[in-house]
Amino acid sequence: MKRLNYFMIALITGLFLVTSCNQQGNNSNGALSSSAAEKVYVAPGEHDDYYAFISGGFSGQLSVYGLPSGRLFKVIPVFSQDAEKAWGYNEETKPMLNTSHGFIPWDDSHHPDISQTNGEVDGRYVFINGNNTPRIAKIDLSVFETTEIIEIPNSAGNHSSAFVTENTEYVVAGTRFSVPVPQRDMSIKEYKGNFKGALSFISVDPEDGEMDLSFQVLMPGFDYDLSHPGRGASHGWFFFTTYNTEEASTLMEVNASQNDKDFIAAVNWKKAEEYIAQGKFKTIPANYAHNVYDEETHTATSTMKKEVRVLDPAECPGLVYFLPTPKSPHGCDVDPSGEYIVGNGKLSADLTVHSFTKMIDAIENQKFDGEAYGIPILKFEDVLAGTVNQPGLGPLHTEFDGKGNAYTTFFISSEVVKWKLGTWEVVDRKPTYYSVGHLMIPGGNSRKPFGEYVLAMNKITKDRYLPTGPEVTQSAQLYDISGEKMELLLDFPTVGEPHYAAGIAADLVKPRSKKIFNLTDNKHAYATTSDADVRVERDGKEVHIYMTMIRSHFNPDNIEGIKVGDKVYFHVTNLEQDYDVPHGVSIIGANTSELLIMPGQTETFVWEPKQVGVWPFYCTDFCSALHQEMQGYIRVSPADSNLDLTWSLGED
Ligand code: RUQ
Ligand code: CUA
Repeated sequence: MKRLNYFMIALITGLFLVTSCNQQGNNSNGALSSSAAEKVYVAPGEHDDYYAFISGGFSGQLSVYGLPSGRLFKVIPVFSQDAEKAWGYNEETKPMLNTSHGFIPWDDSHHPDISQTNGEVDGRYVFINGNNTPRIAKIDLSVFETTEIIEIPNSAGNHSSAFVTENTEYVVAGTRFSVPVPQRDMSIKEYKGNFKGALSFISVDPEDGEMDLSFQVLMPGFDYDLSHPGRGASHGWFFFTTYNTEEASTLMEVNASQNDKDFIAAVNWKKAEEYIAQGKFKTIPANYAHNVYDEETHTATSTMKKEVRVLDPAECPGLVYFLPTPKSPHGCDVDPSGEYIVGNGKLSADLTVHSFTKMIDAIENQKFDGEAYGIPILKFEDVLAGTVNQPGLGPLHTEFDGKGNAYTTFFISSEVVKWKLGTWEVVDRKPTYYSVGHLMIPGGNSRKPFGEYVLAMNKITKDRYLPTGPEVTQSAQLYDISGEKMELLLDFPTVGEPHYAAGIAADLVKPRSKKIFNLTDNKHAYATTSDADVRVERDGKEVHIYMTMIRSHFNPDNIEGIKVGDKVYFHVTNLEQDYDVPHGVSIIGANTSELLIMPGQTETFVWEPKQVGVWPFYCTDFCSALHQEMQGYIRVSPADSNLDLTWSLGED
């Protein structure tokens, strides 16, 4: 019988979960004090202090909330098709979801992270990972839209991602599952020693933000769970938690929990840059998509890339070290000073905190305790800064308030625990409802957190809301952390399953937010920027409609000469140049979504009429008092009709 410890059994049976939910459900006499409502109240017309970008997990998207109110502002489509915004439905954005596996209209998005300058969040971009078909997306916060997606080759379950370095030199993506590299047909039984785990460093252009897969470090075949960059003194390093150092490939819940300690892998990416500069890399064939949405053409292009540079740590001394860390650590969190690296051992009773200074010291004095696949292992005692003793059960993630405190979530005991860096004493704990995963302090993943609130993201809500059938919402809970003790302020439902979130002071984003697209800058290949250019053209069975929209009509609004069997492209330009005046358009029988077109923007959908008749189209966004009049007709004649194309507006 293999070794199964107490915590594991509890994890597997959900023992703690059930008890803790019941207890807390009964004891919770409305955790809110009377002042809590005031603290989250943002009066009508007032703005929130913070933006929170909350991942949607299996929704594949990223939602934008205000804090402290918990109001939902927008769901930004990232990896999943979204009919509301035509994302992945219109011709312009379809290429964004292209991958080496073809058009993939869904992913599992986990960890957003905001771009940084000098270790502080700067409000330019949010990066987020797609887990399932490994990708990293970039959201441009001037438009709150996904403008770039890069696929990650040699990766599978892109989970220890997407985290940025202090000056957004890199957004880093680590594989969760190890796989054959390059992929090939081989026996699963030969996993051990043969599978590899790729850690990818994607450079971000300091000027235009363009991403490029700079290099990968090909690690042993462990699972790489989470990661965080060093900062301050440890800037230049990146830390990854590992589990399954057993290199098992079956019955992982038992077989990947055998080792008393797994590792935190410390990767020296500055050293990696030196090795790259010295040409110590191998270029290997790969196949991955790089998709870019162009602001001027309002159109995305997808390019397939064919190779990637890889570094083998066994051949690059000083590149990677292993820090032994108890029991399948999940979260890997670095404090604002960059000195402490917290490993959240899911199955461990204690929290392990490593010291960066001690790590460097041990490396300089070559105090190694063996090696794994050529990577030196440091001695646990030599790198240990301290231990938080028995703070709770099932630690997952830690964030920091910038005032010397850390906050860790405990999934099994359903709580957030506050403890002190340096003395490792627990100073406060508050229940969560229930089974908390990640937590987020705005700026908590930077040198300068805004230590006012912590947001806990819960997996289970059971009795917390009105029931909605078997599927109930996940939730977020907001705590005031400005005082000694945490105070629960607010409980609000989320879109999808929130994993991580990223938060930032609203003032750093607000002034950058675009209001319209300038019509004069519109370089879309099918833009119609004035009514004089309105037309309908036939090219064989393809028909292109160059259409405009303005309050409250389409131009043209009557079209004849379309035939069954045609492929009709609606290229529609919104001529408005006012803030918050989008128009929508769709036509009966179109098997795509509506288009929702922003002022100055052009979008395209395809309609393949199957039935003879006169078919209406209309605006889908209530844009003016005469919105209901914003409509038109298309006459569809039989396939063999000789009717010429005609179009008009305002002719009887
Ligand atoms: S996970 S709940 Cu970040 Cu995907 Cu820890
Ligand atoms: Cu345009 Cu409604």
